Amino acid sequence: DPAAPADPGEADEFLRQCYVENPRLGPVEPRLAIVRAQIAATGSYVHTTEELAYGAKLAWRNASRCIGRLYWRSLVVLDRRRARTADEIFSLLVHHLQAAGGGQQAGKLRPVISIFAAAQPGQPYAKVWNEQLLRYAGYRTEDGGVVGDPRNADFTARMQGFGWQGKGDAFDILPLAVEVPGEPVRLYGLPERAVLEVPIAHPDYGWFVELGLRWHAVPAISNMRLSIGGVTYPLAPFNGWYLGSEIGARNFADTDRYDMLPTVAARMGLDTSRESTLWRDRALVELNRAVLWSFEKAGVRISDHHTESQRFLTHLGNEERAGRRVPADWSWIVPPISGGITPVFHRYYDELDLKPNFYPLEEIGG
Ligand code: HEM
Ligand code: NRG
Repeated sequence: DPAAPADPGEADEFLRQCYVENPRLGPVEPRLAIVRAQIAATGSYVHTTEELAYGAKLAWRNASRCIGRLYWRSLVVLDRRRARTADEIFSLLVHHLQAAGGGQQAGKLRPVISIFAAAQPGQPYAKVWNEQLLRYAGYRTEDGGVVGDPRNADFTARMQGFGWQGKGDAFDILPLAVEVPGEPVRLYGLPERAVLEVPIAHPDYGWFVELGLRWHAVPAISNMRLSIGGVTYPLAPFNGWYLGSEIGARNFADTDRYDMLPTVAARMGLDTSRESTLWRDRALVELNRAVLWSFEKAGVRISDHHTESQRFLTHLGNEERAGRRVPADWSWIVPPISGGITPVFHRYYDELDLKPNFYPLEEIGG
């Protein structure tokens, strides 16, 4: 429950870890006394800028589903705890996308998190209803199909219910739905300068562009709460960059997403009459080549699953040398394509729930 009082035990544990790992912050004992008193008086406490920044980095370091954690120290933390109005929050979200390098003509993406106000015991808090800052609309058609991303069909229908009208194309950026306490939700269209997209073409197949595929440069998750030392930040959107397979092997390939394998296979002239021709696998590889090649050509940072798997093993080595365990979830870490030829496949991981961490925010749009 994001609105529950801060647990003094969790606060204690986090502060000790934070001050042990950052000796320049000085001794923790005086800080512990202050925090205990704050919790007793108010049910919560206020993180210093440094505690907030390091707490966010630890949350990333502890995110057991994330293969990108080698870079956890480099997270850029934007302290947005003072923002209150929906207009303010929206403009800071636009700023976030630009700071991440996702504005037009950019592409040198860097990991960024914007941390908005902490939940106060028993109080309502600001919310962004979107699961990511950038998502494509999915429009249900009369024949029971969807134009666009079927994953976002419910959300799209709700936005239409509030009067939003999309173009009706397969890649329409959804508006941001921002709700602050005591006010009805407000919808904001993202300005072009905040949205970098990459048209997908293929290094060998000229016809690939005709498929009309594109994807946004920045994955920016906005539906997880950040939990640091017993304090919950219900609005703390973060981004890194894409692993190509997230787009090529899931968003474009899943049958309940853009479902492109049959189309790609047909254009490649593959024999789709039997599974054993492996037409799905062959189309999948070319789709993934197209994604990586297109992002690279556009100068937008992206990783392939071999390179990022290797880096994750480097991270495991670094952490082991530092005497720390690395919580990891095998089923999320192993890429959805060519799993067994990446090194992350061939081992097991510690399954631990370490805090600080990110957790699903259940009552989105509630
Ligand atoms: C999940 C890669 C940065 C936190 C993931 C996943 C991938 C990934 C491939 C699995 C997603 C899926 O299967 O849908 C990367 C890469 C990054 C990066 C390449 C580049 C720097 C970050 C950052 C944070 C983060 C900056 C937070 C500060 C998470 C979390 C999940 C996750 C919490 C789990 C999401 C969920 O449960 O739905 N990451 N990530 N990652 N990542 Fe990262
Ligand atoms: N699979 C999702 C994104 C999930 C998070 N992935 C990242 N996170 N790379 C998709 O949109 O395809 N990140 O913070 O970089």
